[in-house]
Order: sequence, then structure tokens, then C-alpha cells
Amino acid sequence: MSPKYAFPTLAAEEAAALINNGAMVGFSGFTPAGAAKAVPRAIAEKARKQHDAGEPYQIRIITGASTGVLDEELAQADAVKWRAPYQSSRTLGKLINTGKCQFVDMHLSHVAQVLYEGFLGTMDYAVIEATDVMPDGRVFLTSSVGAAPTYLQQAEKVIIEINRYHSPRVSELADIRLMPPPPHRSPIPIYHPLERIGWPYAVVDPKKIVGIVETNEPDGVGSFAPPNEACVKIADNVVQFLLEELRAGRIPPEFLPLQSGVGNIANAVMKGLGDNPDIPPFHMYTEVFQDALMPLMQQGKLLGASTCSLTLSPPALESLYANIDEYVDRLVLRPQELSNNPGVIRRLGVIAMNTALEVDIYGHANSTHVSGTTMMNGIGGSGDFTRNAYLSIFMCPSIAKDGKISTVVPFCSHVDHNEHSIQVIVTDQGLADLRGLSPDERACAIIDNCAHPAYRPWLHDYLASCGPGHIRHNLARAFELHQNLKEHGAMLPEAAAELAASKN
Ligand code: 0RQ
Repeated sequence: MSPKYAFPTLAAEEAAALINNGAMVGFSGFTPAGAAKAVPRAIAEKARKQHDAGEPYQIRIITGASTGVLDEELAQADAVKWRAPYQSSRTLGKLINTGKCQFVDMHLSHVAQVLYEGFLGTMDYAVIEATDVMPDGRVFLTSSVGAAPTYLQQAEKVIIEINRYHSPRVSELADIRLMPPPPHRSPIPIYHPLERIGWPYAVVDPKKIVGIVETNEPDGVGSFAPPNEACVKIADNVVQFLLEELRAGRIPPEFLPLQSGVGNIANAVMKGLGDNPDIPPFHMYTEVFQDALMPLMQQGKLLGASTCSLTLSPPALESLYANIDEYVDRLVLRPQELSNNPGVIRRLGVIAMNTALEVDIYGHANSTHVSGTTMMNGIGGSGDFTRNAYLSIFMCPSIAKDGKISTVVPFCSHVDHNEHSIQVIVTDQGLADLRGLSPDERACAIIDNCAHPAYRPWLHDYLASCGPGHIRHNLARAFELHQNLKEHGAMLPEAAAELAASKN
């Protein structure tokens, strides 16, 4: 027992020793932000030793969203039997795509409810990163909230990783409240992105805490590459569209809260919005707060943001901590049940901007499965926002893999977001505003405005080959591009060769 805490302190290895083969473990973390670090690393080491000794050792893992070292190290140690609800480790991705790890891809706003309902079984342990824990069970979380408050409630036993790297003041940003099950839910009183309705801490029954592991380690969020040409064009197209909406009065003069997904395109769009003097200062109601938003906060272009995580590179997070007085009234960190809550998103009139791997000519989007089979990361929060936003925008470059792939296809090989939820599709080529368009009209708008010119003749030829119907398809050819990619390494080998030659 350390005099600092009311609970025993453990070495990470001692904590890992408690977690048995087959255990279900809920780890904190929503992106690498706030993810448990020392205990998962020690579990990976334990798994290796068990495997070397010829003993089985794998655990079931649930988190808020993706993580950092947690997934990568546990996957490298072949220690992951089952995973939910989102992940982005390449090594774990390979295990998932070869059937060696079972993966449940879920809307992030659904995680807490599915767990309460018992569909994921008993949670044996929660391993939660915090800046402090009180004898009465108040837990002060670090750079993300995610589903940690739910896991503290649901787990049979709890291990707290106290990470000294984080400013203890980060909990001043937290606004934590859990929703009771129906029919005991009342309206969630968030009428503005920065409205606070909860407490700065999560709560656990102190009797469940088996130990505290002390660490001092950054989140390990990588920095983004400078935006490439396609990202800049996509960003320009989005900014021009939003300005037009503003002029038309469909976006009010004070603007509407924005949600932006993860990755380079999302960062380029946020930078584009920040740089344009005609876009008024705005708020965000989003789930991930990335590096590109820091300068916007400093310039006053971003007035404030509600998020679930501070997915910031170490220099950006350290700058936030050093100047935290400037942020405490302008940043709110919420549990994913609230940051991604459909009712709040609809009420606030959020403009959602997410990225697709491919879109089809009728306006469906695939964010998750390459060629319909290979899991990329997961749906994450993109569905929570897309379905419920005031305006849902999907973005992608018109071609991928140097032109071997057209991201505009006749029929998405997997559908995450459907034609009824998506209003606008944007690529580097241009933008298709699908509002009020019939399927035939949508097909022409998407092919002519969004597809790469090298693929437009084939897509029009496909359309011409379709039989009658409301949504017209030629089922014999609907996956011809995907089939070509599989057999010849390119969707249209001649077009891809021409694109490659024009690039050299
Ligand atoms: O491959 O990594 O080998 O270079 O996919 O593509 O264009 O760099 O885009 O990084 O923004 O990721 C949909 C995956 C896009 C992401 C997805 C290849 C391409 C490249 C990445 P390389 P880009 P991004 C908030 C919201 C779902 C979750 C979500 C995602 C790689 O945005 O996971 O939105 N979204 N959450 O070459 C084969 C295609 C391809 C393709 C691109 N059609 N076929 N490969 N690529 N299109 C966050 C949370 O929820 C936590």
C-alpha cells in the first residue's frame, strides 16, 4: 500500500499476472489518447512467455476506439482473441483479416448499451488510465473519456494506471455523465456544444480496485503529413460548398457545429476552413480533437469544441497543458455515449464530414472493407454522425493506389452509410450535392463531378448497360471493377497505366 493512494500499488507485471487467459478486459483509450499503456505491454510480455512455455494465452479486448501501443503490442504477441469496437493497428488488422482474431465493428455510441445488455459477456477487468483516484472511488481520467466510465461500472475488478505525463488539470475539461437504461432516460440537456451536464470525474466502487500501476508516458499520437494535392483540392471543394450554403441561408450566419473524422483529409479540410476569411468562427461537436485544430483555437477561428479525446501529438498536447487556462472554458471531453449521441447531434445541427474508401454512383459509402472483404479500421463514430447530422458530407480522393483504384464504383462492395444518410460527396475532382436527386440523377452527378476522368467513360458505359428499375444495376457487371482489381491488379489496367505514365 503506497501512502499516496488508498489502494495497493503494483508493478505492471504484477497487474498483468492477475489477468488470466480468456479474460475480457475493458481498456481506457479513444485513439491513442488516454489509452492504457504499461499493463497491456506487460500482458503482451506475459503472453509471449506463456506461448514459449507451450501454454495458451489470449484475452478479449474492448476499448473506446483505436489505441496506440496497446493493440500493436498485444497483436504482435498474438494475445488478442476478440476485439471491439474499432482499431487501427496494422498487425491486429492482419489477424482480423485472416480470421485469427474475431472483431466486432460497432457504432461507438452503441458500446455502453451493448455491454450493459450483456451481449459482450462479463467484463473481468477494466484497466483505466487516470491522473488520480480518490479513496471514495472518484477517478480523474486523462486525455480521453471514451467508454472508461462505463467500464469502471461494469468490470468485476479494476486496475488504474496513474500516468504522471498528463496534467492533473486535464480533468477540468471532462464532463462525465452516464445514461440510465430506458425507460429512465430524460432528454440530454446539451443545447450548445460547450454545455456541461456532468462531473469532471468517473466513478468506481473502490472495493473493485485491485491496484494502481504508476507510469509516465506520452500517448504516442503521430503527427500528420502535410496535405497532398488531392487533400488540398478536397478541402477547397468542401470550403466552397459550405460558403455557398452560408450564402444561401441554409447554414445560419453564426455557422453550425462541425464534426470531422480522422486522417489527412480531415486535417486538410479543417486547415482550409481555418484559412478562409469568409468562414465565420465556429464550434465543433466531434469525437476526435486533432492537431490541425490547435492553431484554429489559438486564432479564435475555432471558438470551442466538444470531443471525446484529445488526439494530439506530444508537442501539441504539451502546449495545451502549458496553457490550459485558455482551454478550460472552450474544450469539453465527454463519454462516447454523449459525444456521439444521435439525439444531440441532430438537435445541434452538426455538419458531419467523414472519409470513405469508396462511394457508389447512387450515393452509398464504404468506410471499412477494402473490396468488401478486408477490414481497414472500422466504422468508428462515422455512422453516429452521418445518420444524424444536419448535413452529411463524405470525402475521398477520386483514385487510390496511383490510379489502380477508382473510389467511385457502380456498387459499393460493402455499405456502411447509405443513400438515405449521405447528402454530399466530395472528391478532388468536385462535388455532388445529392439533395433532392433521384437515383438516375445522383448517378450522373457523382460520375460527372466526383469520378476521375479516366474512369468516367467506363462508369457511363456501365450505366448505359443497366436494365430498367428505380435503382438501375447490371448485376453481371456491378463488381467488374473490383473483379478486375483482384485479377489484374487494377480496376481498369489501361487507365491505370495511362495515369501512371502521366504522373512520370
Ligand atoms: O492506403 O495507408 O497504404 O497509403 O486506404 O486512405 O486516402 O489516406 O484516407 O487516412 O483518411 O483513411 C476510410 C480508412 C480513410 C478512414 C479511412 C487506401 C489508401 C491508403 C487510407 P495506405 P487515405 P484516410 C472519426 C470517424 C472510418 C472511421 C471514421 C476510416 C489508405 O477515414 O477508417 O471515419 N474511416 N471515424 O491508398 C483500397 C480503396 C481505397 C484504399 C483508400 N477504395 N481501396 N484501398 N485506400 N481508398 C474517428 C473515430 O471513429 C475514432
